[in-house]
Amino acid sequence: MSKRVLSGIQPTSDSFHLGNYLGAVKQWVALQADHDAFYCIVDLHALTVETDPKLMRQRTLASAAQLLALGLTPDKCTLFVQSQVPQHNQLGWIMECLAGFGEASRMTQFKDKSQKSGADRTVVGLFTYPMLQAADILLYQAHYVPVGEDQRQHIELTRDLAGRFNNRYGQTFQVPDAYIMKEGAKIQDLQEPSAKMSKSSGSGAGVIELMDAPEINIKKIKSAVTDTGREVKFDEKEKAGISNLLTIHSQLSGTLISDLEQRFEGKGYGDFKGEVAEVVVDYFAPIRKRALELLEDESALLKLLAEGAEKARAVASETISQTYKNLGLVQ
Ligand code: AQP
Repeated sequence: MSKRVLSGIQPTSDSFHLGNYLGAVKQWVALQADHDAFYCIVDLHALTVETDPKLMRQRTLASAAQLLALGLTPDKCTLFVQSQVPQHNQLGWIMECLAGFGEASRMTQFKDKSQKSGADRTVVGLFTYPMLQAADILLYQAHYVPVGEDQRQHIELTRDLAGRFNNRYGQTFQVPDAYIMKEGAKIQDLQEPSAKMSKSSGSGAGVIELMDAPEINIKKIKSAVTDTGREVKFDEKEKAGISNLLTIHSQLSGTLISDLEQRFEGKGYGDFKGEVAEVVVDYFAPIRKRALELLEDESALLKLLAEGAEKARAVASETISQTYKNLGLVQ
């Protein structure tokens, strides 16, 4: 029996960014080949920021179209929308009752995001989101969770909660492992190379959106912040911007970073940035085209997601029954 994989992505933007792809979705595509893979568009998590219902629907469908265009195939994986599987909320509550207030308060994503928007604009759901995420994973008895480095702490929490439940109430959940690549797991903002590339980052000038027109992304890459030197060399401390661009080039072109360093020796940053822009644009042009085509047939997308949700509910309802039984809830 092949090992099970589960991961999710939020429909919080019209387009995924390069960090989402290199940190997570690229691995999703690779893992579906020889794993029992479940991938979900986590729309309930997206409610932790204020949402416009029209946009929510549009972005959920756009997320599905992008995931398919990036290489997920329904005959190899189960692709579904989280809110179509109510067991996520059911197990989410149980995880909230298992997690300590102190341990939840230590989640750095919550601390960062709530600090940015202030207590009055931070919703309780943002605080409890890691417990719902734990439920997302444990419902499917996943062995691996392919995510970017920024999610490591949440997967640790999930492991702790699974272990705690199993100890108290009997073996119920598979304790999952984070599946984080060494390279590409942390793509930085092009304008602020000390911060991760993120949908919620300031101006967006440092974020490469996969669905943006090529001219926009070429401009963003050519204006990426670098250092005052001239040497194209991987050095995350002294040359964070150049190192980030080297990672991006290498991950998309399949060229070793050391080969790129050699090839650009004595050439300066202009030439290098030009080539990175070319690599990015060439890589994503057919994907963008395919995603736009898929979006034209909304009913086909909805059908595919409904089929995915049905398969997901079959697994999730088994886990919920077992969990309720072990908790002594009368069924
Ligand atoms: N910069 C990144 N580098 C590598 N991986 C990343 N991921 C996100 N940013 C980077 C990974 O993408 C997957 C989907 O995560 P998500 O839907 O939760 O997206 P996110 O983390 O909300 O993305 P953002 O852009 O960072 O959004 P905000 O600004 O709202 O926090 C995850 O596996 C994540 O690790």
